[in-house]
Amino acid sequence: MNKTYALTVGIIILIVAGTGLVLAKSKKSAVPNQPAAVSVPAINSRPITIDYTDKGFSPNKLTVKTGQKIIFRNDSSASLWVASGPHPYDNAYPEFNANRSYPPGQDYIFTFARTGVWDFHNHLNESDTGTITVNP
Ligand SMILES: [Cu+2]
Repeated sequence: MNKTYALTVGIIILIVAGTGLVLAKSKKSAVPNQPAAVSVPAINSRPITIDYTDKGFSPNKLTVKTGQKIIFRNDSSASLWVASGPHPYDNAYPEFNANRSYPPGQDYIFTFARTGVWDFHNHLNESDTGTITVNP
């Protein structure tokens, strides 16, 4: 291999590599301001309604993700006092407890921040129960 041949091969390699770099750069600039992937907690912006009637809660079993807002709508003829289990202690998820009764026509709204399997009931009629499973 003579000197000129080696020099020519070297120059060709440099040109090819340089073109590759330029192409790679222009590809990057073709998608400007592309945000980096960021993981955010799952938030369901649409509230889910649990209807409370004289027959009980409907649905009475529900699986959601953390951050889910749930509306407990009192469509019954009596007052509703939403509480976490177990009655009468209601201490499984104290923040979830409504801490007062809601008359017919009123809503109790709660956003579930804690993962777990949460039993709940109407504290004024503890045979009406339900379960909300909150996944991450
Ligand atoms: Cu109770």
